[in-house]
Amino acid sequence: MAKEKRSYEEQTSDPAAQEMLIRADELGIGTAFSRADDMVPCNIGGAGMCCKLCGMGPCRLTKDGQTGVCGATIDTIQARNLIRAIAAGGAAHSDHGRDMAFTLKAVANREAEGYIIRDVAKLRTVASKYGIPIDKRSPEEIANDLADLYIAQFGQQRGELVPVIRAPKKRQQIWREQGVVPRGVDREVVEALHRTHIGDDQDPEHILQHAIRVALADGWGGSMIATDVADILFGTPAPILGQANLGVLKDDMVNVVVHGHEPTLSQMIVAASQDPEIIEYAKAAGANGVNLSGICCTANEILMRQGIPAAGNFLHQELAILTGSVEAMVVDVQCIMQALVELATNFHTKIITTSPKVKIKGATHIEFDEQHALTIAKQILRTAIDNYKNRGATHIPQIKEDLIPGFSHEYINYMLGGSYRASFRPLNDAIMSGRIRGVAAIVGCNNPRSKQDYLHTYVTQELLKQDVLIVETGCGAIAAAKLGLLLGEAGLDKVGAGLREVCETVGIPPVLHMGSCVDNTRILTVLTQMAEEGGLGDDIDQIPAVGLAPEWMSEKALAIATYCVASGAYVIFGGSSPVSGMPDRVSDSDIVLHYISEGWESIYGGKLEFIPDPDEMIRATLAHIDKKRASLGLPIYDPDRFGRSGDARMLELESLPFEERRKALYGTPVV
Ligand code: XCC
Ligand code: SF4
Repeated sequence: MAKEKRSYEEQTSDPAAQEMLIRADELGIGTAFSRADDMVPCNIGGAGMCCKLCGMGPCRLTKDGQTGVCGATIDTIQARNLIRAIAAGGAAHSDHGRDMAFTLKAVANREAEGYIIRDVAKLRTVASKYGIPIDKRSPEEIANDLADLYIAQFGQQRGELVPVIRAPKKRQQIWREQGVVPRGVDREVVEALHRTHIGDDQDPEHILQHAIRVALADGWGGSMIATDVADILFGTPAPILGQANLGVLKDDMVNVVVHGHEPTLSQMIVAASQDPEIIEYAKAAGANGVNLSGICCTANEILMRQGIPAAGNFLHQELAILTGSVEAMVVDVQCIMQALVELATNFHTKIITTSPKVKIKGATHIEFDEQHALTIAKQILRTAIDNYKNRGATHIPQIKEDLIPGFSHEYINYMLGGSYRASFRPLNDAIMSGRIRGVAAIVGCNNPRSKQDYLHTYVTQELLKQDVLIVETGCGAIAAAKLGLLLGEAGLDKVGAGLREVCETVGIPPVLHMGSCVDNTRILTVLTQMAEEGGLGDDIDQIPAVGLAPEWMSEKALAIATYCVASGAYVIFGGSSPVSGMPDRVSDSDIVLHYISEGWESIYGGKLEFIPDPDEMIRATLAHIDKKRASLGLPIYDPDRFGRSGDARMLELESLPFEERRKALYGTPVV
């Protein structure tokens, strides 16, 4: 039975998306929004109660005390399903990291066309963390060693994943005591698959302990490597002006949308699009040049570094094509809907797959290879330009917002103290005094099961009012960008007074865009540096901070959640829980649900909870922040204490009678 169709306003809070959904209906074309309305999610699989790990099943456990044919209990089945999802998510991030490491190796050996080592300073900093000699060595020599070290992390069989040494000392100790320091990225993923084969690990807590190890191999391994190498090759992000939403598409230019996750090809497409030869070619085709924009995390990668506009987040991929203005959508890996190809047949749009790992029936495949990167990028652009003449009627919503992305942890460090005094001291001080109540990381996907962008932006705005500094990545960051929340001055009037004071003093927006999904590792680094700076305890779990993914949908999000929990963070997911069990049967004996929350908290200080209601999410976030403040002995957060400095306050004081002014300034004297 199909669900009722939601109104456009119920499907998305983004006016540009609403406009395109109306357009889709006029054209009689379905999207993920309408398919979500038609497809009732399976409540047995959704709650983690279906096992299809062997041919005796699938076994669906819907009754109390029921087991699978092999005798597997509901808890074992939920734990196995969860770890498999985490392993898949971690594999996706990490395989991206592996490819980045191989690219670094190729660049170091001058085998990669068009690439250079753009951030030598970061290369030297990262290499010296691992004891790679840097004195009197060329960037290429250092990069070659770093690439070898990074490549080795994937296939390492024994010992410890090297980047783990970048976590706080105390944290490393906990991991060692628990035996969850990853040995090698691939090994942990393989072991997760092995353990969940029929007849293997059937103790849910034991399975979930390995889930921590797999997730750590992602967060402090594959993803961290991906971020490091992207910065070294393409530059560490710093604030830059960008734009977001479908209005960035242009009627008079060849629109090329890059979508997916890896920056290797998209960076080369950016370079190629500015090549005079390509601009000439576009002009000869009657266009004013090539207009590049991005979707999902490929968008974030080039937005953060070059200011290339983002056409939108996950649920915008189909909407961009519906504008009729996209000559080519160039995709690499992850979060690419198969529906794009069928949708594109209604228009002239070419879907171009580029990864050797990703093909979609009906798409054009132009395989990317870093040795001929620039040549291939130009070939892709020429294909798009040749397609310009086939463009029919267009409908581009005239909606876009400015934003300032580019807050790498290096930049945050720098902005807080300048070149000579770069440090996290001012941030820690602001939290300690209570000007900033705490920090929330709002990350993750869009999910057509909930109103697009609504949970992201509602939670963001409400927490800002409570003086919570927000950092964002992934599709959540693009959601905030589309609403104009990633701009400095704009919107500061809707921000708590203390936080506003800090933002105005430092000159930053109250929501910091820190990059793509793999860049959640930047947040780990920020938290580590905050812990090391002092005043907020000596480990991540003591910092008044919370991670949220209000509209999650991908397995990668579950991997991120788990490595953040293992690193000490309280993580709140919106939407539905993959381990909920039947809602009417949730009880104290629900092992998995309790283990990933209180169980993990007792070991790692972090916990994972699924809270669908946004107000409850906000309440839980603030309660956690206040709890952490209290255990650090920090003053109780007081919304009226700060933000009344500056000229306005001086005028106000001057208007007071002398006695009252004295009292306001110095308090009541103790006699
Ligand atoms: Fe967006 Fe990274 Fe989610 Fe995909 S997974 S929908 S955040 S693009 Ni990261
Ligand atoms: Fe059923 Fe057990 Fe096979 Fe899973 S592993 S499908 S529970 S018999």
